[in-house]
Amino acid sequence: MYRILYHTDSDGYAAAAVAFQYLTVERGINRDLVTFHPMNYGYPIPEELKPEDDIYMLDFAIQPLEEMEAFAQKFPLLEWVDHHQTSVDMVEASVGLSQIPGIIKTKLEHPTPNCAGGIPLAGCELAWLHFYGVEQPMPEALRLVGDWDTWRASGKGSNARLFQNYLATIEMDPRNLAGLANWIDLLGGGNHSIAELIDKGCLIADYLDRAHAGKAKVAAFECTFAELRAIAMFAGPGSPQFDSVYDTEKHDLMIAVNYSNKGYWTVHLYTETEDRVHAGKLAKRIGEAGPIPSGGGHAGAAGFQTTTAHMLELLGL
Ligand SMILES: [Mn+2]
Repeated sequence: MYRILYHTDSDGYAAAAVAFQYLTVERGINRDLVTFHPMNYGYPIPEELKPEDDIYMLDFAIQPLEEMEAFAQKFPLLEWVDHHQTSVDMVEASVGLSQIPGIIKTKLEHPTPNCAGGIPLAGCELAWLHFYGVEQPMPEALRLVGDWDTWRASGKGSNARLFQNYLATIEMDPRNLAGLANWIDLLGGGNHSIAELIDKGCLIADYLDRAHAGKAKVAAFECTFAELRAIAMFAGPGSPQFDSVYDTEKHDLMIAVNYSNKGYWTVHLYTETEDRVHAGKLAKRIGEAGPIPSGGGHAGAAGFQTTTAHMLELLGL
């Protein structure tokens, strides 16, 4: 069997679709022999995997290092493509992992005919390079997913964001037949031009802007959080919902707070002024000192978990 293990986000879905297209179209492998296994941190390793299987691990790694090494030993036909820094660090620390065929890089030092060098690349773009090589033109859909996934060009009004809006309206997981059909279309095998899909994303952006502004008008409030100026809202994750009220002159942080159905509060921190505040370090510092030690993330987006009392205290409520 050919087994595709992939991260459950648009980048991972795209990478999995590239692998499927390569195996079934270029190599002519019967599609019934190819299976999809969505993976995320905390998911168990699928029990169906056998040592003789061809396994493709895309935009994902098993953690920690020792578990990834054990996985690679158990499945010698593994190929691995990932762009996360944690994976690059694992490969640098392990001779065994460095010998797995694939591409583990955050960027290419030198450009190839179909891919720029020196800029961050997404898992789906590396998957294209791995399976299709450095000459075959990169499908536009992969570049747009890459712009989004690596934050190369993901800001408001960007084509990458508009394309994500469109993707959010369709089944994207290629393990489902509808998702697979969508990706065949997106990778160039269908009737839709990417420009047409970006146009659809524009309409969705207009709707989202108005819906977010409507909610922010009644729900957003200013507060002081860890001595920083914040605009906060009881809402699930996402910084675009603050677009109508966030002002980098007046606010250091955006804070979305939601009660998780797992029984704690999740506090999401965002900033566009990463020079003033590093959201990941802040989330780690505040979260680890709290009653549910947790927290971390990126400079611009991070989070931690806590109790009701601590959450209210942090927000000054
Ligand atoms: Mn990715």
